[in-house]
Amino acid sequence: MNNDGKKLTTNQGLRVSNDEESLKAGIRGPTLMEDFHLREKITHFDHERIPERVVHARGYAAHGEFELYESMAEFTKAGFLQTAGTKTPVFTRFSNVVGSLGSSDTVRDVRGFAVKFYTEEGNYDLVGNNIPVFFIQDAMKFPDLIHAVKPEPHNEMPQAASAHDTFWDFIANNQESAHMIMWHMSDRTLPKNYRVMEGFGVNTFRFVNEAGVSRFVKFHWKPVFGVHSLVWDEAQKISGKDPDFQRRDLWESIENGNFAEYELGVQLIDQADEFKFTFDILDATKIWPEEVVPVKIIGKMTLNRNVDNVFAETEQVAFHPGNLVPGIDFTNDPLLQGRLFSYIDTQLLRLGGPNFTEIPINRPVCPFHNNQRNGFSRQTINVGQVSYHKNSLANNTPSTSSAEEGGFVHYAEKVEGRVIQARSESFKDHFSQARLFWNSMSPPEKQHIIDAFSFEVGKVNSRDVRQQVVDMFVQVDQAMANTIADNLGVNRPTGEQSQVTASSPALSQANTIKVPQTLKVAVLIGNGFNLPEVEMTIKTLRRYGVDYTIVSEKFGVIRSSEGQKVRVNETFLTTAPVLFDSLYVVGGKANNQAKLYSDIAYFIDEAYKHYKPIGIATSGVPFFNASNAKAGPGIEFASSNPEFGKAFVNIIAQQRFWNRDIY
Ligand code: HDE
Repeated sequence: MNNDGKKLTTNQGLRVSNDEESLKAGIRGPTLMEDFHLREKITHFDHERIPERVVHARGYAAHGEFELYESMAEFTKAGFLQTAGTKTPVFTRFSNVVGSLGSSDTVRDVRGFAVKFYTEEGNYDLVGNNIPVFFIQDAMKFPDLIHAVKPEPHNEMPQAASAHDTFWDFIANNQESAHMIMWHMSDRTLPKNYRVMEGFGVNTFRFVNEAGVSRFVKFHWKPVFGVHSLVWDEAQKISGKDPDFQRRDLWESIENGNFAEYELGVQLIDQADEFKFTFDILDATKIWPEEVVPVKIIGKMTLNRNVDNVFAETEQVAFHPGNLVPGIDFTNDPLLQGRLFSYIDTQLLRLGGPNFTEIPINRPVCPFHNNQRNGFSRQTINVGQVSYHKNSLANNTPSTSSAEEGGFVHYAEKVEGRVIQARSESFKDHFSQARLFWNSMSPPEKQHIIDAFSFEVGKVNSRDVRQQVVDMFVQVDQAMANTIADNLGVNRPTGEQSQVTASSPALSQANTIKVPQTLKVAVLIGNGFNLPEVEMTIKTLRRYGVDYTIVSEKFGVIRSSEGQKVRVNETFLTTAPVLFDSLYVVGGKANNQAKLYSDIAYFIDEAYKHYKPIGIATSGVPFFNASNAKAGPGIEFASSNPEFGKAFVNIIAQQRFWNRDIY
């Protein structure tokens, strides 16, 4: 619907003559009931809200396409995975789990990564997270987990944070969460933006090929630009400076043609190998280490179109892990089994009844026909007399399809056992992979985990819960737990750490892809700069796809020493160092020179503290000297380097210099 150039009408199509004053008895008199335009306008407004998602309320989405690299026919008969080069339209929604719709993007939280594939065989949803494991093993515990992590019920605090008593009380008393908590305390819960985080299907699914042969499958999304995170102090400050930081990044990147790209990978395990591993492959608190079960890359998703309307698309989209196509099926993963009930159930409430599949964003692109009828807000006008199966009046249509005709046939898994409420013994090792994760971290990543525990559990008021947490995590690593205990002022734990010595290099962000493209540099600049030097640097940044923003004292233009003008994009007041990946310090002259020095020094101090690369123009040296930063890793000076532009781009691509000596 596009209103441009149209006449304003009521919802009944009546042209409106006055949209500013209500109908009154006398110019200063009471408003009349018969003002149907006023009533319609306000009534609609009063009903504009729908319940937010009970989890994953805050999210942002984009359209795109998935292109298959090679045929997967050997493993699955899914139509969109048969022919290399096949393109399938997708809609992908990223989200935070805990916070409300209006909370901040950059809080410490797991991110949702939900993809709807509009295939020719119906909609297929891959509803994942940016972390490959989960807090719990059985869906029965999901309401408890979420009640514990949401703001506490007596005072509705804290918003969008796990750093509080009830969450950590839940963790210490539900130790199956140990592995997930290691991820939760790591840099993975502080993704820099959606374009640089991985996605995982988490649950174990099944691929079934044409011959009916089944294999277990786990799904991975690997971002083409690598996996990168914020540092905690930066994340907290961004929450204030720009609570929309991550959605803004996605929106602007797509508007600028810098599309978000992720390769899809699958891990496959033959049916016969189900019990070959030290962990249960149906346990959602376990990964299948990539070094043990390799990830096969099968295609690429490109997000290349922003939504037209966030409510109509992002808010009303309804994902469901039960939306399958022939060739993909479920396993007995008990977490997945519960999810299969939950999503439609919550959508019935959130979207007001059973017709939410008719909302444009949820509609399949292939034909769909059945005998479902009526319900709130039914859009489709089904013609004809017949709405039942089987029938003779409509020649027994719509008719069912055989497997050969594309009908979905559930995988005929053999099931036996007694009805029982219990946990399989094979699900009971909670610490081996938690330690595997710890072993796989680089030293700075380990330090961040310790800092995160110390912050999070430091916000817990109950000394008893603090003690329980360190007593739990000694089973991951003794030295780690001792340091945390010291930071928290509780007793060092007495338990034993897991004996696992293996590590999985694929888990560390230290080994990720590092490229300069789309990284953001603030050019800190005043009047009287050296044009040839600055121009050459900016040309090099552009050549490597680095974004830059001219930041100065005031909006308008600044002038070089020879008088050439450059337009200012932001001022020291309207932007902040935490919103950039790097700084280019040029300096210059301003109306208030002392303030220019202190503004630039502040930017440098913050970027330096956050381990970011900084390039210093010849004229920038006195400004650098006015800051607390020291020359060293990730600080590049133009004055001593004829190849400055390239060297600067190199350090920008590195993104963080953990070996920096921070004061
Ligand atoms: Fe969800 N989850 N979940 N979840 N989940 C929802 O469905 C649920 C789980 C995930 O952008 C809800 O429509 C249960 C794992 C994403 O719209 C709800 C359990 C994973 C999204 C629900 C889980 C996820 C949701 C809330 C434990 C990673 C947002 C609104 C058994 C694989 C999708 C909605 C979007 C949303 C239930 C566990 C991912 C309540 C019961 C594990 C990305 O139905």
